[in-house]
Amino acid sequence: MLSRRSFLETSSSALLTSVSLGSGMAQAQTIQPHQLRVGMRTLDVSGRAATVFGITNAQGKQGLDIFQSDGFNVQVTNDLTKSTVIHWHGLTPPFASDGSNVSQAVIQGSGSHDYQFDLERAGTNWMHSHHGLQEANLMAAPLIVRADNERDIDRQDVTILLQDFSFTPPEEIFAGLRGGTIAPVGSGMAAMDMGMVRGGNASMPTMDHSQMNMTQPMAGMDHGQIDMGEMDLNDVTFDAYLANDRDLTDPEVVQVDRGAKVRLRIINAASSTNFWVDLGTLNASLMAVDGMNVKPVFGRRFELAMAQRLDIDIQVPQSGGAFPILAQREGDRTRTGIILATQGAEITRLQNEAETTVAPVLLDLERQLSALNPLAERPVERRFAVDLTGDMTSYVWGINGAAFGDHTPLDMGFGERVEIVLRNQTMMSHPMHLHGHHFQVVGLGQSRLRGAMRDTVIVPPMESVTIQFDADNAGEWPLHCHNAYHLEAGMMTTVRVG
Ligand SMILES: [Cu+2]
Repeated sequence: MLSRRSFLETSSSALLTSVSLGSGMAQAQTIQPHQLRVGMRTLDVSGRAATVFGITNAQGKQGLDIFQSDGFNVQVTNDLTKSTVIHWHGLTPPFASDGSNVSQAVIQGSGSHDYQFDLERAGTNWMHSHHGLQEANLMAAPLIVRADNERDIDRQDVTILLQDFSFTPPEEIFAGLRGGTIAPVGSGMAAMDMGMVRGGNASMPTMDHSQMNMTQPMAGMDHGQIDMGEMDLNDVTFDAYLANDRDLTDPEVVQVDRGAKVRLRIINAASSTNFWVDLGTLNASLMAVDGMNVKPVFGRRFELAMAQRLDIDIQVPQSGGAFPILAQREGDRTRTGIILATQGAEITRLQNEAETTVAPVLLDLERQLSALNPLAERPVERRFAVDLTGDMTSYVWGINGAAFGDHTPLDMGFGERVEIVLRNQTMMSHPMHLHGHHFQVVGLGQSRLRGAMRDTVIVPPMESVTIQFDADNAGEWPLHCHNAYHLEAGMMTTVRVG
């Protein structure tokens, strides 16, 4: 790899000859790596200029859209003066290419890093910074991997990247959450008057700390035992909720044909927001979650936790028209989205607020899911119970009572079938993400199921979710909450394979 690196740095040619990469693509071939540049962009958010990060490809678009058979062949160039590292969320690369702060050194400002590995499967994935709070300032983009047989499908694909955005820098938001007070304002923004930071203990009227920090097994702690009205939602209120960088004051309008088949690839790249996806009047089939196929689920509203993805197939009505695809923040009225429109359709302006609030994102969809390609049936060889712990008052979040750095890794042998019970001992939900593997959801509370294959699952307050996977990718893989502010507070451990 060192020789390749120095070769890349000295080469003036865009066409590179790969000789000995040792990553399963060893035969000599002429390849052109996809270029991704990490830098700053300016967005228009409700008429106001917002300076955010971007991960921009050679065509000037965000992220990547590639074919599985081409493999993952990417050069990331960091145009910032500060360091970064980009994680390929949903891919299962060799450990050194995972792009986390555990697996590789950061890419220094003006530096670059090359990635080359085979792609094991197609799917709707994404990429984001795994360094500090950069993801919360929109260092995130789609990573679509298409199967070769998708080249010829008569279908229009529409990718929708959902994000939350604040004009207040994420570091200030985090400091405010930690301090339990409203963060200091550097530039006099109106947003600060809206109760933006909801730190402190005001949101937990009845739970005391002895309940929150309990460590006994959660026997009988099945869904519905606690009043979900008491759970803690949305500890950050943002200035805008974006779909493909725009809110509903100026949404993206995607032209579609009457009667066309459309696949929506919806990615929740928000730092701290769970959504309900709402398809309005369209009849929809959910085909995959986290890029992994499920037995189709028919419906019009679907839960989408942080970091998760939904592949949803719809057919545009022959009568034509404009069809909003909306995502509404859980427990709230704020929403974002795009509009599918046939030629000449009249497009009605939508408000950023719906008329009614929606429920918290829990496990209602999860319960209906069943993997199309489940894990093979085999006995579990290693079991763990992992407590998700925290304290809203001091905004300390951890795993088994420890923040990352003080954590105890979960050790397992290579190839073992592993089961982990994730037990949430707090009053906030935690979307838990495992790197390097896909897992199957096999238990929700006390109920067993043969659920979806995923890389991220939400664990509601005082609830437990059981996952299984085959530890077939050697490395020390992050297992963490995907709420960017919980992760920053230390809600991460590692899974050591082999
Ligand atoms: Cu969390």
